[in-house]
Amino acid sequence: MRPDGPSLLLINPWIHDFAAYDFFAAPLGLLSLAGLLRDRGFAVHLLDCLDGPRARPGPYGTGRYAKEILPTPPGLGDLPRRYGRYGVSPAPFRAQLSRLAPPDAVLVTSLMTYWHPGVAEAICLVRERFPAAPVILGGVYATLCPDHARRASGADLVISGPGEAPLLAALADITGVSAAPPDPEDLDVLPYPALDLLPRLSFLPLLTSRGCPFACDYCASPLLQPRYRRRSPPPVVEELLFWQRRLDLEEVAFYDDALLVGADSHLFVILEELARRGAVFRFHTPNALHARGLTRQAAGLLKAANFATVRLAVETTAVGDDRPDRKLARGELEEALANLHEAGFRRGEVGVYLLVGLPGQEEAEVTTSIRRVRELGGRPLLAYYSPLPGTALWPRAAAASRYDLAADPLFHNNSLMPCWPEFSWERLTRLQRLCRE
Ligand code: B12
Ligand code: SF4
Repeated sequence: MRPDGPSLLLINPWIHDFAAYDFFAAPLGLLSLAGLLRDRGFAVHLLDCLDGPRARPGPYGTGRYAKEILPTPPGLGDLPRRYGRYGVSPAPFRAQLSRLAPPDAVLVTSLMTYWHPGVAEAICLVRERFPAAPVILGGVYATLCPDHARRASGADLVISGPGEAPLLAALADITGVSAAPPDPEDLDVLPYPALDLLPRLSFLPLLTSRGCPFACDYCASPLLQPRYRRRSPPPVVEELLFWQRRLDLEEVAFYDDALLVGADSHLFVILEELARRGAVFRFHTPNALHARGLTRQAAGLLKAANFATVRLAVETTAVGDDRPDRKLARGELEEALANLHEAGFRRGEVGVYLLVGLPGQEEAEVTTSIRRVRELGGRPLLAYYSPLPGTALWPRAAAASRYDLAADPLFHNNSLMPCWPEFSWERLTRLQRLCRE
């Protein structure tokens, strides 16, 4: 390690939105790159615009972000909700910047496409302070909306897709320091994500694979990580134990897209090895598990390993050709919930995500799904659909929307229910009430 190499300032930008809740959120893509850059001799410093105490703390370190009200952007004014900036105030952010020496480059990450104003604001403040430092933007927004990002973010360079190799190449141009990129086929060669850089971390975000072997019509996973690859279990175990020793944290949130695929040779091996080593963790699956993988054995192992937040990605209980995915066949949800309950998860404890607001989706289909999940003892949780360019569903989404989706990623905001022309708050409240009844 040569921490005296070129200096890089990494930024996790603000969220600008109508609503935002920290549900095991961490900028894992940026932290992974930070780990790699540090390993290759760069000196990295991170500023997190989402730092600071949560306005309303929830369980396991989750909670509502602090919010400052902002004017609602033009075109979104029909939503009776207050728009705002989530995270720290610009003044302390400026103060933090003012204490730093000029970096050789600034690296900014991005997540939801419709959070782009927060990205542009962070870049604008960085430029005020370091006008000569080149700014490189990557992440989900940069990957899914690269043209918009080039036009609107203020970055000098926008990198789409997995950042490892292109970022090292760009930094070689900027700093004259060349570093070998990791083998993209072998996730085990990647250094650990630099979790120690985050000023506030209440859980360990964990990725044991990249990409997804499925291709659901509404999902951008195949665009973000085009190939499905897994790490081998031993380095995953070592990473968890390393960060637990260093950061003294017990909570772990899996970010994998398809954690239960091939679990016999992957997740279960990881959990068994952790148990053998006497490790104590509490696991959370905010990004959800597939019902298909929840056999009796799997449910028992999750319970024994101390999985506390279990969410299932079900989207709709309809089975057959109408589904926008191939994730669920007849009987699989029933079996998964029965197995989880038998393993000791209480009725109402397992959250079941139902996707709402798909183009052409009938309200009746959602109510049927909610009722079915409740009958089975699951807790229905509505996940509002966000249309994403490049996905199979995008053309139908754009045709169904009352917004010009292609004109501005702001219209991808799931709070707008952009693809439900007949959207109303009464309708949504009705559905939410049905979930809670
Ligand atoms: C984990 C995850 C979550 C987690 C936490 C996310 C977080 N960090 O805060 C949870 C479960 C909380 C979550 C929630 C939601 N999510 Co989510 N989530 C993901 C997921 C599966 C992985 C993101 C991740 O961390 N990947 C791991 C890292 C290693 O990859 P990465 O971030 O892409 O980083 C790589 C590159 O992007 C790049 N890179 C990243 N930063 C930088 C910076 C530079 C300078 C460079 C050069 C490169 C670069 O290099 C990195 C390494 O290769 C993605 C889908 C996916 N497969 O990516 C969806 C995804 C981002 N989520 C999505 C959605 C819709 C949501 C929800 C709205 C779901 C809902 N309906 O409720 C909520 C909203 C969250 C909120 N706070 O309001 C959408 C995006 C929608 C959009 N319009 O942009 C995605 C794409 C899934 C999809 N539907 O296709 N999510
Ligand atoms: S929705 Fe889930 S299963 Fe489908 S492609 Fe996306 S990550 Fe994979």
